[in-house]
Amino acid sequence: MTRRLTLAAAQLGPIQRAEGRDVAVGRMLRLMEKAHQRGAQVVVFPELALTTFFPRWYEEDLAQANHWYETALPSNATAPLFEAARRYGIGFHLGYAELTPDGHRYNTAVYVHPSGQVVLKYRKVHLPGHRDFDPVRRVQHLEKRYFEPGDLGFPVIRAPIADTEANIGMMICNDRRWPEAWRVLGLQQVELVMLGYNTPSINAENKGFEAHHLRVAHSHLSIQAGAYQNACFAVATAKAGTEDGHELFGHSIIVNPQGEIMAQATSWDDELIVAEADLGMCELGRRTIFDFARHRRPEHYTRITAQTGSEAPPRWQG
Ligand code: CDV
Repeated sequence: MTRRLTLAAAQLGPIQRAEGRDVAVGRMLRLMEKAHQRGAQVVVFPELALTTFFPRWYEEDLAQANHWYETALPSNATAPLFEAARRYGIGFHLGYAELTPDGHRYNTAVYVHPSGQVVLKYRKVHLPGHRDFDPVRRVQHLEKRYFEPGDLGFPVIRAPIADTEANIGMMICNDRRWPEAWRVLGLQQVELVMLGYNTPSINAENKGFEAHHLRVAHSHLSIQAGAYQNACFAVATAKAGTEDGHELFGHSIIVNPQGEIMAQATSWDDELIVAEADLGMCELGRRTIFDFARHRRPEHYTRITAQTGSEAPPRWQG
């Protein structure tokens, strides 16, 4: 039996600080309609898709930032997305800032079934940036101020999608650069990784030179390697363009289990890219070179969980 799905990445152009959720949701609805016209069954929106990438703005008092967060899903503002999913029979992935009833803040993503039920929730584990205002930086990146590290691990669930079922998992933006995150998903036989990102076109840390063209290359390298080494598809969706005066790169991609790019966005604006995925393709890697049960040697990987920072090696005494 072939297990085919039509996957879509719904890249968003910039959302300015002054723009409300209605603007973002209106644009997302148009992308969902396009996805329906192009036969997609799954649509992946970016990280923090409902607002500007607010961690670039410093707020001394966290409560003053509450308006960037969602306290319920669906809400009045996001309900139209859930209705569109039902109307079109499309499942969708949405990244948003979550404020829980007991006051915890997470950079979160959900996958929503066309029925409107949340199938899977993930909270970003690898939070880049810093907690306090950094005068050396060209642009602030205050994710460590606005979010706690996710507390849900990297869950995978087998869920109905269209006429088939798929093992789905998620990561958010910076997570894609960490092979550990991919492998934890791979160990749960993930077949489809959904991930959204907001990545500045320049390295704003001001700690050394990084050629601009490598920013996209590093993103693609990480996603293609992660998909290949864990024999899964990946839909990686950007928020792109000049947002609040600061540039985010686009280049959203859909990748197959061979690590090949099947579709790529070419604008830095709202853009839908679509690819046909035969989930059966995940089997080849899983049964051969990445047959984990036959080939992994976890007894030699203990440093990965026992240690966080790197340690200097012993010096050769010869
Ligand atoms: N939103 C992110 O996680 N962005 C990071 C940037 C700061 C490097 C990323 O890894 O793309």
